[in-house]
Amino acid sequence: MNEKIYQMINQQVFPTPFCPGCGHGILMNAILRAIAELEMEMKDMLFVSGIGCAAWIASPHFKADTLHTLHGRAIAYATGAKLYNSKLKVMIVSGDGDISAIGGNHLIHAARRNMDMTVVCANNGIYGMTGGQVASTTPIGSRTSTTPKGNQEPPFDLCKLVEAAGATFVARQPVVTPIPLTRTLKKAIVHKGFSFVDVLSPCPTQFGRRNALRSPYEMLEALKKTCITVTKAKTMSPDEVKGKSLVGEFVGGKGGEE
Ligand SMILES: Cc1ncc(C[n+]2csc(CCOP(=O)(O)OP(=O)(O)O)c2C)c(N)n1
Ligand SMILES: [Mg+2]
Repeated sequence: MNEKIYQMINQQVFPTPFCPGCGHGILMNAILRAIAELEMEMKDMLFVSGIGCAAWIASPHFKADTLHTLHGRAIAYATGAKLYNSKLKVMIVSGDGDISAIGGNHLIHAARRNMDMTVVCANNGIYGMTGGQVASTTPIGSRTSTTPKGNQEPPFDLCKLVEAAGATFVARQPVVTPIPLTRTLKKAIVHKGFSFVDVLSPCPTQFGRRNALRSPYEMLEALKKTCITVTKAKTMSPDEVKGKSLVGEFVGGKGGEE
């Protein structure tokens, strides 16, 4: 399997530009593993991204056709490519800012149309690449470069957003549990219609250091503690669930399996 994955990457561009402790590298690995385990061929796939750290996951690291497009416009480019060649397996991998803020309209309308594509949102709750500005996914109270006293605005629950818009496969997984993440990505990839995976990915450089999570290890531990599966949440009181990130498959999957 590792040999197959090795053949799916552009070896000459490694190591990646990601900071130590960034979750985007774990996500990159999980995407490649999912494709390899599904025995899909890179030549049948197209990877589309916008702008941001996450937008570098597929381009230039994957040995495949990639479109590294304008900020917020990945889904629009992907829609055009899919309409031109419906046989392509189209996968968008980009950041929370890219997909849900500047690109939010493309996201909800692709979900509404149930476009046959997979959107993987590398959600670090911040604009990582441009200096750590507040995002539409930043938790209330979190400090960013533009909210030094703590964010006052409620974040989007991206899974609820795309579910309401019409997506037919919706899931969330953190990078700290790479096996369930890979399993969910496989389901999203084979799903016919609009599939969306909200992948919680820590950003120690821009988020952690401003929020008393000084090391990558502390960030990963904090993420582990915040995430609970849908199945577990059903056994907990509303007070206990408050402030946690629900993980699992919400639409089109099996629910909260780990
Ligand atoms: C039209 C436009 N507006 C703003 C920018 C600057 N910009 C580039 S990436 C980015 C945000 C990236 O955040 P995110 O998508 O969450 O990715 P991350 O770096 O966190 O992985 C911004 C604001 C741009 N490139 N183009
Ligand atoms: Mg981000």
